[in-house]
Parts: sequence; C-alpha cells; structure tokens
Amino acid sequence: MDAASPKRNVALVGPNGAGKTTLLESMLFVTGTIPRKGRVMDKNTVGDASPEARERQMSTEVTAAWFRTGGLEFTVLDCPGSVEFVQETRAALMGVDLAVVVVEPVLERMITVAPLFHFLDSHAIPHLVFINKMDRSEVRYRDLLDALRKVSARPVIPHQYAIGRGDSLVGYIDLPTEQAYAYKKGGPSDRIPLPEEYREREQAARRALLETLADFDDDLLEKLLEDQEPPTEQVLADLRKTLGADQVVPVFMGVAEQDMGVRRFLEALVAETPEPAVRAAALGIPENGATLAQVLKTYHLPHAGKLSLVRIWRGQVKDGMQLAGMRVGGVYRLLGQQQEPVGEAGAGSIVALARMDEARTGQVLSNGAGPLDVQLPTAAPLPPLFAYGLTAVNRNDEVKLSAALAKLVDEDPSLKVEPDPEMHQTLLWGQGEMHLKVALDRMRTKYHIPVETHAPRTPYRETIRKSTDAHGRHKKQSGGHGQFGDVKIHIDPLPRGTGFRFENRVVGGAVPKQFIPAVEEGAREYLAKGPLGFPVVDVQVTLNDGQYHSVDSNELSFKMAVALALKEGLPKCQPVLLEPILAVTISVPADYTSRALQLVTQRRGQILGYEGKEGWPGWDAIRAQIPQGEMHDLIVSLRSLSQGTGFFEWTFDHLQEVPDRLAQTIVEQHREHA
Ligand SMILES: Nc1nc2c(ncn2[C@@H]2O[C@H](COP(=O)(O)OP(=O)(O)O)[C@@H](O)[C@H]2O)c(=O)[nH]1
Ligand SMILES: [Mg+2]
Repeated sequence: MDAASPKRNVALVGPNGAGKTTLLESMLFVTGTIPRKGRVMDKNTVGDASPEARERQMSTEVTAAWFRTGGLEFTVLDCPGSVEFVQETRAALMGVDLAVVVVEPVLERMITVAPLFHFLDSHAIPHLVFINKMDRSEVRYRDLLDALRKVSARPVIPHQYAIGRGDSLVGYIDLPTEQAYAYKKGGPSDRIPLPEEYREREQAARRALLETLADFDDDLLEKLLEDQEPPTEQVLADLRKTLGADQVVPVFMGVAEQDMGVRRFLEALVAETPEPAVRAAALGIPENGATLAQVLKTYHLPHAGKLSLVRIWRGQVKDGMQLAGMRVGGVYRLLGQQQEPVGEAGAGSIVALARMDEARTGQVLSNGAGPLDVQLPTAAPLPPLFAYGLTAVNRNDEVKLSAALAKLVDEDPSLKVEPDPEMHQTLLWGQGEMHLKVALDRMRTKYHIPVETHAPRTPYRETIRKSTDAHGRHKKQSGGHGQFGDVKIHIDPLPRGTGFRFENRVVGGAVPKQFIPAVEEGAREYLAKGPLGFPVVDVQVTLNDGQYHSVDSNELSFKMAVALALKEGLPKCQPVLLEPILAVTISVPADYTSRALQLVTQRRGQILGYEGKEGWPGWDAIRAQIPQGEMHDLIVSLRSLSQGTGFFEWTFDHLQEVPDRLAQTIVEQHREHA
C-alpha cells in the first residue's frame, strides 16, 4: 500500500436494491481498477462476492474494495441494505469518514431510509445521498428532495439538480458552481449551457442551499442579507465543513448502471469526503499514543482462516507485530474476494488483518500497555427479533454444531445462540428469516453441518386453581429391608409469579425431621411435569402429617410418597395451562400505526397504549403485551405491513392462563410429541 497517498473511507449504505453494489462496480470500472464491469444479475460483481450473496443477488455482508482517483486512495465498504443485515452495516459504519446513502427515486420508499438516517445522526457520521436509477425516475426532483427532508433530521440540500427525468433525463446542474452537465455514455458528462427553463428552479434551489449553509457561517449570512454573491470557494468550503460535522445532507444523483454521473460524483467525493483525521478528532482520539485499530467486520474464510477488517485510527499496523496480545498474521488490502498483502498500513487506512483469532467485531485493538486512552463507540448489538429452534441432522454433529455456531456469532454479533435444554432445542436468534437462513447456509457450506430448523417451542407452564388434601403411601416389602413412607399434604394455588413453596406443619415427629427435606425435594422433582405435561408453578405444598417405620423408612420412600400424593391430588385442583407473555414495544412510522395495532390484536395481544416515539419524528411507539407463542414471525408480518421499517423490542413480562380451547390443542400436541 502506498503509505504516502492520502486515504478516504466511504461506506455505501441504503435500502436493498437501490444500486449500491452496482455503484461500487461502476466506481471500480471508471477508475480503471477493474477492466470489465460485472452485473448483479450476472453474479460477477466485486461487491456480491460470497456464495450467499450471489445466490440471492443481494448483498448479505460487507465487502471492501479500494481504488485510486484524484490523487487519493479510497476504500469503499459496500454494505448490505436489508434490515436483516443491519448489524453488519452499523459495525462497518463505525469506521468510515463518510456514508453515501444510495436511494431510489421513489417517493413512497423514502421512509425506509429513516432508521439509517437516525443511526447516522446518533453517531454524527457525515453522510450524503446519491439518488440512483434516475433513468427510471417518474417524479419531480423537488418532490424527491421534499420526501428526503421528511425523513432526515438534518437539513437536506441539493448539491445537484436534475435536468429532465426518466426517459428524458439529460443531466444535472451543479448548484454550488451553477454549471450544467449532460450525461454522456462511456465518459464524463459534457458541460452545457444552463437550460433557460431551469433558471428559476436553479436559483430557488441554490438560494435554499445558501440559506442552509448560512445557518453555520455568519459571514455567509451577512453576504446573503446584503444581497452579495458569495464566492464559490466559500460555498464549497462551507459544504465541506458542514458535511464533515454531520450538519447537512448534500444530495447527488446518477445512473450507476450506465456509469452516468459516477465520474463527477467521484470528483465530488475527492473534494468533499472528510479526511480521516476529521473523524478521528470528532471521536476524541488523542493524536499521539499507541496504535489503535477497530474491527469493522470479521470474515472466516475457508482457506485463509480468520480475517479482521479494521480501521486504523492511530499509529501503524505491521505484519508480525503484536496487537492486543495477538500476532498480526498479515496485513491485506481487499478488493472483494481478492487479498493483496501490503505488509503495513497507517492511520486512516482500512485493511484486513489475518489470524487475529480472538479479535471480535467492534473491538479496538492496541499495542499499548494498560487500558485504552479513549473509548470508541461500537454499534450496539440489536435486540433479537426472530429465532429458529435448531437440531443437528446427525446426532454426532452436536459438538461440531456448537463450535460452528460460535464462529457464526463471532462474524455477526446480531446472531445469538441460546441453549434451551428444557425444550430440547438450541435457539438461534437473529434479525429475520433471511438473516438466519443465510447464517445456516454459511454453516452448511463452510462447516458442512446440516441442521433442521423449526419454530421455537414455547416454554409453557401449568398451575392449579383450587386447593385439595392428598395422601400418599409408599410401601414395599422385599427380602431384607423394605421401604416405607407416608405423607398427608395440602396443595394450594399461589399468586402468579410466586413459584413453589413448601411448608412443614408436622408435629410430634409423625414424619421424622431428617426426612422432611426429602419430602420437599420429592415434591419439587414431581412438579417438573404436572398432569398437563409441563412444569408446575405457583403452588404451595404443606406437609401436615404422615407415618414412618423405624427400620424401613428412608429418604427415597418419602420422595415416592409425596409424589404419589401429588399424582392423586393435582388433577383435583383444576390444573390450567400458563403461557409466557412478553412486554413488547413496536416502533413504526405513524402511517402504519393502525395496521400494527391490528396485528397485535390478531395475535391475541393486548394494547397498552401508543405515543410518538422519542427522537423519531413521524414514528409511533406501541406498548403491548403479546403471548410468546404468537411472537415467532411477528417481525415478518410487521415488516410486510410497514415496507420493512417496523421493529420491536421485548422482554419477558409474566405468565398468564391460556384460553381453554387453545390450551386443549397445546396439551394434545405436546402429548403427541412426548
Ligand atoms: N435502471 C437502473 N437500474 C439499476 C441502476 N443501478 C442498479 N440497478 C439495478 O438495480 C438492481 C439492484 O442493484 P444492486 O446494486 O444489487 O443494489 P444494492 O442492493 O443497493 O446493492 C440490480 O438489478 C441493478 O442492475 C440504475 O442506475 N438504473
Ligand atoms: Mg448490494
């Protein structure tokens, strides 16, 4: 790597299908980095290089590529757009200087960018918008700008203004310089005179741009008030500065598939992408100190092993050096699947480090002694939304399965593995169906472990509604020692959430003291499976009386006796099935609130209320309680009614009686499987 050439780091983000991978391919092509352009359709792009991505014609993980242009070396991270892979994207965003939000020119779809804008703003990551597919645009450019304004907390300012649209797309006006360009196939756009019929629109848009910039530049404000034309250099400098501070969101446009607007866009990136030191300063990283490198993405490659994509915030990284107690087994520059050894790299670079076996995505690696001198933000793990229960197809694979799952989680922190021995399943949690399917595909292709998946089994419980007295006697006469235990108990229901209680009211040694703990233990063990087949909760067992035999009584006999008493008693207490109820907060754009409320009701949920979501203008937060058994694919339905934007958080709340009819079905199904 040419240590001397200045670096810039950019992430391509935005909704699925907007054209990020195509834009990267075009950038690589027009900069001469690749001789031929691949197409997403033909499964030969640099961006969608993994087998999982090729198969789906959709990016499923972050891909890195680099190119040189305008005297700078750019590293571009092509990030998956699907909400299900958003953890990948967020982790990668932590290490770039600029995010390019690629969108389609479709008004109704702009809302899908809202969560991304929210994340970028909450981390003050500079970002601009590239409206792609302008060859397909059917709406007015200013309406597109307005739609973007509705979903961005920061002011949206057109850097470029479209001339024509759709079939009659001509080119654009660069507002800061007031120059017009016509797109040209196979080359940079031609300068053309500014079309007269656009003069008025151009001036209104430019005026709005200058007024926005004037909010951050008093001198510019003064000039505008005095009706002075500000020098272009001042406008460009203000654009750079406000973009670097995440104060404004400039808007560009083009047709990535035909390389239209891409060369000029690269020129703009050369001029306006904040240099690496800007982000480092914004994060409060002291200039001097030990090497700091943050892991943005972890790959496990079949042959090369583990590869950690890092952003070097400070210092140098060299092949063979010690970093966070690990030996760096190689420093590489990535171009999709290709790895090129570079030996070393310096601050401001994004490179891949080989064989950092303990490094985790998000981790900050250093060669300094003692704690880090700065806390760097990481992308918080997303709350899990969707799970499968897993079982290895071949029983012998169980150990291999848990090792492979650990590697998957290592690559992708939004996956979570939860062993659930009670329900004989291992739960794999993630962000949605596709997220888990891709993870399981990866497991099949990389680790060759076939697994079966099923909807997670719900941990039902049972309890009782009524009290009863019960008697149990265990007696066995065989050869020498016999067995004898006899108990009289009282069984009571307890309030929800109390669990199990045992009380001893025996007087006069009817059951000798040393056997009382055995009675309690016997009761606990028996209650692991009640008359309906599930663990019994919220029950009190009171030992009132009993009998013993001076020779034959022992602990086991009393355990058996209390089990017999419970077996006889519990069915008389009106057993009822309990199900876990979750406290769920659903977030959706307000347009979808009423449909989301319906969804809650359809799933036997109870709505507690809803109000505007804090910090999310135009969004609602719905508070509800929903039975766990109805949650499995809630996220799938929620996304399908909200253009993929809705999401939720949940925690366990309480156990609640299952309605009778449903309880019957559950108990019958459980018996069949047991
Ligand atoms: N009409 C048109 N189609 C495009 C353009 N850019 C990309 N596409 C197509 O849009 C689809 C999605 O593109 P892709 O790059 O995979 O989007 P990503 O999900 O954002 O990476 C592909 O079929 C591309 O060929 C464009 O500028 N115009
Ligand atoms: Mg893509």
